[in-house]
Amino acid sequence: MEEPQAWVPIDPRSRPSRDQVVKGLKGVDEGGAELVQLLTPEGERVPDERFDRYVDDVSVEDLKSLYRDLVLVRRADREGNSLQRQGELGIWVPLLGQEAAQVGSGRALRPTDMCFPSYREHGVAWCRGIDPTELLGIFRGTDQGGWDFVGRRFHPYTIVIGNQCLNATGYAMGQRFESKVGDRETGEATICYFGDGATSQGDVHEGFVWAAAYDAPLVFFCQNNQWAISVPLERQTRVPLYQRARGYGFPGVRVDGNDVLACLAVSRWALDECRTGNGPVLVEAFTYRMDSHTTSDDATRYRLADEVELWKLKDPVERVRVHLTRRLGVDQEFVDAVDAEANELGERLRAFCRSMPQPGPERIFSEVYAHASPLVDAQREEFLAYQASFVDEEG
Ligand SMILES: Cc1ncc(C[n+]2csc(CCOP(=O)(O)OP(=O)(O)O)c2C)c(N)n1
Ligand SMILES: [Mg+2]
Repeated sequence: MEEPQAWVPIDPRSRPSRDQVVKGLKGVDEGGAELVQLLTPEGERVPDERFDRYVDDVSVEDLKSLYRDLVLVRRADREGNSLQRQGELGIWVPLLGQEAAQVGSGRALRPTDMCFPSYREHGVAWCRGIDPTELLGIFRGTDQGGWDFVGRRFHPYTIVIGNQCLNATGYAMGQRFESKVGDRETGEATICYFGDGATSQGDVHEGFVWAAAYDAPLVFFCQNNQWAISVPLERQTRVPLYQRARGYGFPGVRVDGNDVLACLAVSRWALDECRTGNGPVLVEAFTYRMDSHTTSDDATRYRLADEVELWKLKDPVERVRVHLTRRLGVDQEFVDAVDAEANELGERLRAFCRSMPQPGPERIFSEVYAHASPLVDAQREEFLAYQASFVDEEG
């Protein structure tokens, strides 16, 4: 068998070979020099000269709290998946494997920061104080997002790939125009979540260009989970994604997306840069989508099980548990208590989902526009009259 070659950073002046490209894209161990990691998959804390200071203040209690977040977010996700399988939800978009990227970045945010998710960010929603029950309406088809978007500073989910990058760029430009940046303590920032596949969309490119040109306080947070439905990363790019930032004129960092501590550190740094006027920043969280794209997809049709098995060893929850129990002396009682809380959350979600009232047919006409519209009013009346015209056969 051929010896695996160490990954060498690609010289930007030359055209890389296909082999170099694929190695660079997939390289976690090989690309280690550029991957920010603070907790290894084995739960060992490794020093990082540049980013350690961003998590200096993280106590054992804080780490336990992050662990609790990871476990509860995973439990809510698995419950959502099961509820879909049992016909209670129309669809579910799993986040399995991406808990650390979402919790690490979500916990780096301040209440005043604004957040633009795509459709998989249930873990970020959790960090914004949105109860998982509030997410169910979209997936059960009873509402279009049940939370207060402005109050929680968490935008509605966006299904149109990459579109939220434009919304986020516009919002962050507004923060700059209104002089809400410049101060580390009081400055505001925006974070925008999107996937590896979204980087091939024009909207993301335009967002990068405008954010750069206006020094917008925007963290582009790309969760590179290696797949865009059935399309692998190497079909999207010829350079590692974080390196693209350089071409737009702002910094890009690749962080181990399965390491909650590293994600917290890098996100805090990135948000700080934005608050103080040095935005935008690109963060590529290098992670893996452990489940199918959605419950409508079957990932076993297009990817090999050995890849999934490899990523299981890098599990984001397990490494924190190991670190807590083996290195920091946290007892099993704590781990069991979190598991019990997770089960309660699962049961609460299930009970809530099954008791959700069925909205009436008039619901689809509400909130089409911010203000009343005579046209929509007329359409609603016509539709309701049409529905009423059906005679119940039994009656
Ligand atoms: C503009 C647009 N084109 C295509 C789709 C269909 N679509 C839904 S998800 C998806 C893949 C997105 O992959 P990625 O950006 O990597 O995000 P992930 O789902 O992996 O989190 C596509 C192509 C869409 N929703 N919007
Ligand atoms: Mg993806």
